Amino acid sequence: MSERIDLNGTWKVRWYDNQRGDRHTRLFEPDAVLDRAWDAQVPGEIHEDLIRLGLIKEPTLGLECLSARWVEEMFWHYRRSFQSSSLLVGERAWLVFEGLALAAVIYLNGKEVGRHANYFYPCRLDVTDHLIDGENILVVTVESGLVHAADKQTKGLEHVPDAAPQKRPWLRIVQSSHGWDWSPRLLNVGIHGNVYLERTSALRIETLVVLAKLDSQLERGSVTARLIVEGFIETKVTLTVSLPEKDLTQTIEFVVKPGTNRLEAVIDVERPELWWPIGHGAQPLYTVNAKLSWDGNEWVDSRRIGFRHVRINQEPHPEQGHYFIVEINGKPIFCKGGNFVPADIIFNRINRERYVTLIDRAVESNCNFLRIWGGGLYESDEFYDLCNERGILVWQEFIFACNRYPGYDEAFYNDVRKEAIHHIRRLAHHPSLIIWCGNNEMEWGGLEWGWEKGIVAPDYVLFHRLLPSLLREEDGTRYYQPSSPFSPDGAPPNADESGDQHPWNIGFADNDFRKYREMICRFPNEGGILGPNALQTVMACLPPGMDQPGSFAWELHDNSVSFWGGSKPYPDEMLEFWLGKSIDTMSVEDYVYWGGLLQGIGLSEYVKNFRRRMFDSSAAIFWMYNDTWPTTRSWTIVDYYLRRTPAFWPVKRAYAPVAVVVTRESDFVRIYGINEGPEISMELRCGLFALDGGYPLNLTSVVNLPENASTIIAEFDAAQWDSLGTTTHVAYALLKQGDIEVARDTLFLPLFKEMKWPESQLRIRQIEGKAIFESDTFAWRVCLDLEGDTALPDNFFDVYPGIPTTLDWPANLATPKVIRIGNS
Ligand code: BMA
Repeated sequence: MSERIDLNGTWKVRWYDNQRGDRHTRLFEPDAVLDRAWDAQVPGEIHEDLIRLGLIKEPTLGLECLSARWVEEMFWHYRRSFQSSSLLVGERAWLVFEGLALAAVIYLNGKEVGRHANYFYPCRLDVTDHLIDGENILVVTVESGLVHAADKQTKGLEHVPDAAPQKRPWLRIVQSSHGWDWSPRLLNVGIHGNVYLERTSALRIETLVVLAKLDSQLERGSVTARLIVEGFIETKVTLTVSLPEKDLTQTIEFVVKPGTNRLEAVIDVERPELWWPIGHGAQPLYTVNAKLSWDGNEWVDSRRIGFRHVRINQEPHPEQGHYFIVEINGKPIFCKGGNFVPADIIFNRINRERYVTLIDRAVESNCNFLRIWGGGLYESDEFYDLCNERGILVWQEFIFACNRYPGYDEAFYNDVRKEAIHHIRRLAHHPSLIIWCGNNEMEWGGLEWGWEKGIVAPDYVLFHRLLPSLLREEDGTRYYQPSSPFSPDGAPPNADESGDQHPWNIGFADNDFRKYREMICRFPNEGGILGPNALQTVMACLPPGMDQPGSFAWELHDNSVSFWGGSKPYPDEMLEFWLGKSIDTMSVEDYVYWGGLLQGIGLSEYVKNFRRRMFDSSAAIFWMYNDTWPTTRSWTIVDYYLRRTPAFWPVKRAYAPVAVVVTRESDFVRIYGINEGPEISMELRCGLFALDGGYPLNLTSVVNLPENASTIIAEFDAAQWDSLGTTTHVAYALLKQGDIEVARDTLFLPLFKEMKWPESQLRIRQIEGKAIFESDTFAWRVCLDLEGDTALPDNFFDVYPGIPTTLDWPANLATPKVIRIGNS
């Protein structure tokens, strides 16, 4: 018999600061007086309980995260009781905690039964000898890890000034919760996962791991279903694995031996339907059912899989270095998307609904790829399930970032080993997951950020030995690289011409994003520009009296890169550099418009540059997609409240399946046509226009856009532009199919503050499901909305002189209202 007793629900909790208050041992007593204990939800998180109790306020608002800081310094004693009957002869029992944040000591009936200090894998404790017949008292003391790691050395590992008290490298929890440039410090505390008592006799099933393979001819697939079983006595079992959609079943008998057993069934699948990333094909998924029977017991589980062949093509590039191309089913895929960080600073609040909206927004903005950054989370299965269903490719990092870690410490090493095995097995079946990567920026830091001072490469063994060997044993189907960025053959980790890159020479001190136009990165994996969240979100950060840029609340919710600058925060300098405007004279709304305008243009420069170079460059992945709390300024296109930030729309346009990019390459203006779909022919109109009206150069042609390629579709001598003047004239390109505009691009050479802007003369008409915007002069960055709640057809767009911009305008949308224009 195998049985699970659910121990979730309302527990009692006591706080304790080690100086005053009740000693937790009193909670061991069956008749403990619990009058002063509070209710706590399990699974749950202490900040959440305290908010419910009115003891702290929602920490994402205003200055409240500072008032909640005490929570991470306390001990939290949880207690509940449960009924159990005594164990039968040969029966065993375990207490299982699927998630503990972070350092926990577990007591059953007054005796310590175990300790655990890793948020990333479950705690399983053998309580066979501690369970009693009748009422059992379970007490769990939890703290954020600060006490647990207090004696650990950080000297030589960390370089931040507060390294010694914070102990980040020793604490296996989301690394950004110790504070990051886009996140405040807030350590989660509590019993985060399900709790249950498991009882069984002959054997225990640890987990089902399912791996789908497909040969490079795309004809022969196979499914490996591997059951990890802990045996206690020799037991005959029958494993049945089936793929109902293909009507395939396999039944195998095994004898489970004492110890760990791997029971494996492999099913061949001829000509499975292929799984594709979005924009390149469908996402067919197959069910794999597994059943284990023994001695009249039956256990079942299932997974959803997809068949795709993945190759990371790193063949030599004819000019320099190596390619880095993701090939799915033999087809090169240009990867478009952002970096994904924990979707809430309190991880327990990240639910399926939140993931659904985040992934919907990724699809809406034409992304096909998300990189799960190494300072965040191994996301829950729901996230990867949604990526499987929608066709989003996932690059997953192990959770290590921007630091050195104590890989030389035996306990730490073994803990990481268990954590890695847990997630490699858990995520094995997801077709969306195509790459495992060791960490964020540690190879780069280790070689180029002065990390040779202190302990040299203390974690080499983790990323170059342990993790790749575990992946080989437990998976064997996925590409792994030790770090991001990383270059093969000992080249500098962030070298442009091989591996993946983090092109951060733009985005901090230097925000002249025109320099993106020259970058040749093979696989840019993070790079970005700071800008505002949606207007309402920015306002949520600012309590009354602090609703101005630069207030204390503004700074608390600002990106800490803003503190790195000289006299002014870098993003404030960006406003002056590009626009000649000072944030000192701006309202919040002014900043959301102007800061958003620059961020949107900057990010689209990043995307357009790399897309036009496809497949010399084969990605344009920006930093970062989403936020962990509401900010005044961040890197994102979707904010904490899941609103589209002003940069969302320009990024969406730059990622469109068909796009056009105007470039100036010395004496020529060249127009690139990008097409991810099948070959298509379109009408191109391109040339030069005067901002105040008129088209001195107006070229039209019918162009052919080959499949999945970027092609030069027109070029003209730039001399005419130079003589007309680049502050009054811009180069442009429009792609049309019949009456429908498919793509456009405009190239500005000077800084925006140097342009001779005319007054825009915008008029709007609405006819039969369309909104038509017209102006005799150029209208720059027409803004219809700063709130980001509505899926508008477009926003922050330009209107060319005399050429109407027509948007589909469904009846359910309110009448379009222009809030701002850059030149009005
Ligand atoms: C890179 C990232 C993050 C960071 C970002 C912006 O280093 O990997 O660590 O948030 O830069 O500062």
